[in-house]
Amino acid sequence: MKPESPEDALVVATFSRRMRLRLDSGHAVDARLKGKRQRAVCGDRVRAGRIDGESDWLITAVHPRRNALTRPNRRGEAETLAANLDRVCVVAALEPAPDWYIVDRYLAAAELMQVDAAVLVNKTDLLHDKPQLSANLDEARRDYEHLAYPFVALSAEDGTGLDELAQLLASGISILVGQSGVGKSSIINALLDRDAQKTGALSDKHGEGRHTTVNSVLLDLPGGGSVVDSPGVRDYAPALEDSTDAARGFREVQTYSADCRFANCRHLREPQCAVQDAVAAGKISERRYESYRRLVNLTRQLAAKRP
Ligand SMILES: Nc1nc2c(ncn2[C@@H]2O[C@H](COP(=O)(O)OP(=O)(O)OP(=O)(O)O)[C@@H](O)[C@H]2O)c(=O)[nH]1
Ligand SMILES: [Mg+2]
Ligand SMILES: [Zn+2]
Repeated sequence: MKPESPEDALVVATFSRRMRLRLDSGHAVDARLKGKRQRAVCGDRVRAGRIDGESDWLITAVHPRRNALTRPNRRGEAETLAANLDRVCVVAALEPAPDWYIVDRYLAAAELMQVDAAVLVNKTDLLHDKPQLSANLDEARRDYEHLAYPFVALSAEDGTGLDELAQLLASGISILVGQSGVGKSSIINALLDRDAQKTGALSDKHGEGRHTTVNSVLLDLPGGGSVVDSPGVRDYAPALEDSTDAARGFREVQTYSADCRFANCRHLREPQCAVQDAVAAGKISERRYESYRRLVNLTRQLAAKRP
């Protein structure tokens, strides 16, 4: 089975081993992967060709990736969400309540991938008369902007912040990640001004999302750039080798660690640690430092479980 005159293409949607491609020549086609060993995700560049008598094109090669965002699946194996990304946008919302530790773990994944990252907080229309949430949001904004992460407060519902977000996403490929129900698909629909992606109500019992989006999809935005909508998660942890990786995931830990007394300092209880000093001096946010410590512990626990 040899495809005719193969062409290069971009993967724009995946449904297990079948996918939608956008050929560099412009057309969109359905395709499937040749062989069991190959894998492709949104953002992958592939080579594919038409097969005589079949409607699906055949993908014969997946070109090398610049980067890939992965997450552990239920069996603890790394599952790739998307490839060749320029920006990871971590989405939190006022409902379900923001979990900044999850946000930090996604940001750590972006640091390790060496791509730009941003924090988006959706559903600001729910802020009315909630002074505590407002204060929580202001504090998070200070933390993230201090680290030079763009921070966009927005509402897919009433349109607040959408122009600012469109500008942020105007070049390259971005991915929206975050807990189920924070409104990733709703934000994309609002940017596109049409219901391209299905959205789903939160469950009454727990106020959690219902995992409405099941496949990753890449969409072009009217203001430039493209965005990947990804299935939401309940929790997220980057796949890390050891605690040194955790330190690389936090910009401020990385910055101060150069001045620690010991080269292998883990910035936990070691003496003459520049990171702990920076926390004590208020130069590193206590919440972010706690987030770092939690990721170190998590990484240890996961490492202990590995065969
Ligand atoms: N009040 C309010 N509700 C919103 C807003 N954006 C989204 N929602 C609601 O939040 C719920 C979840 O939205 P989705 O867009 O499906 O969330 P998601 O992040 O794509 O969820 P998954 O696909 O499960 O990961 C829906 O009921 C939306 O109508 C907003 O700005 N304000
Ligand atoms: Mg969705
Ligand atoms: Zn240290």
